Amino acid sequence: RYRKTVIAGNWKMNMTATETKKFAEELKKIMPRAKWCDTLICVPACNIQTAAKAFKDLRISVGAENVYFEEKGAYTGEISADMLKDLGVKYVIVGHSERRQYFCETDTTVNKKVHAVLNAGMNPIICVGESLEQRETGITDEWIALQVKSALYGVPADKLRRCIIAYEPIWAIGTGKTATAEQAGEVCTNIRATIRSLYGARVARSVTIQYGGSMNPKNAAELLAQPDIDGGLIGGAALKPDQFVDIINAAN
Ligand code: 3PY
Repeated sequence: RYRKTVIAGNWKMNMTATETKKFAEELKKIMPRAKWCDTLICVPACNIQTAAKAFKDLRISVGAENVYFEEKGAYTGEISADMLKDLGVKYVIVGHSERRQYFCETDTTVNKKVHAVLNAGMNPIICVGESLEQRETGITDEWIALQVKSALYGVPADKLRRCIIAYEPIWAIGTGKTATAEQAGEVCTNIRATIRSLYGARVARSVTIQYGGSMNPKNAAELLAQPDIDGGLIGGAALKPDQFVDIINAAN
């Protein structure tokens, strides 16, 4: 394989620090020594330190769910890439559809955040995805290509290896609906083709592309068997230790 399989949890606005410790204790009992994939969980910013400590001997990296793109200054309430990096964060989700929908995230701010994360030496997990309306109108491929190109604008090839693209069809997020493995695989193949057109075949082969959107223990194996799906960004199922482990095992 040319690229890493990456299984990532996205806790969204769930779990207190106390619950984070409890989750880690339960996970410790069942976590496999997963050599076949990198595993991480993106947690609310206020729980990063707790999670970093609790996940340490589980070999789970800690990720953040968002970042602000400015380096420092008068931006009350925001958190910089350096602040995350200093806490041991390795991955940062950028442009999740919930942030685009509820917090005015645009392709422009997503691109600025991608640069901020890369410049701080971390790995962005860049989320793209179409709405149900866009899918039904038949513009999914153009839309996703536009999102990928915008997000990666100005990113040099040597930094692209550190980027993960997560394909999350908006209509499959938190709805219990999943794209079929073929539907998801097809979009991920097109994402790789877009990267190839920008950076060439060698770089495109090395980029990890995840599927996200109601991935669960039942559908994970089939989704992960698609040639261009190299992992998952997992919502609800990442809040339950047994389900998260089932998905890690499905990646083997
Ligand atoms: C989901 O699985 O619902 C997600 O949005 C993961 O990011």
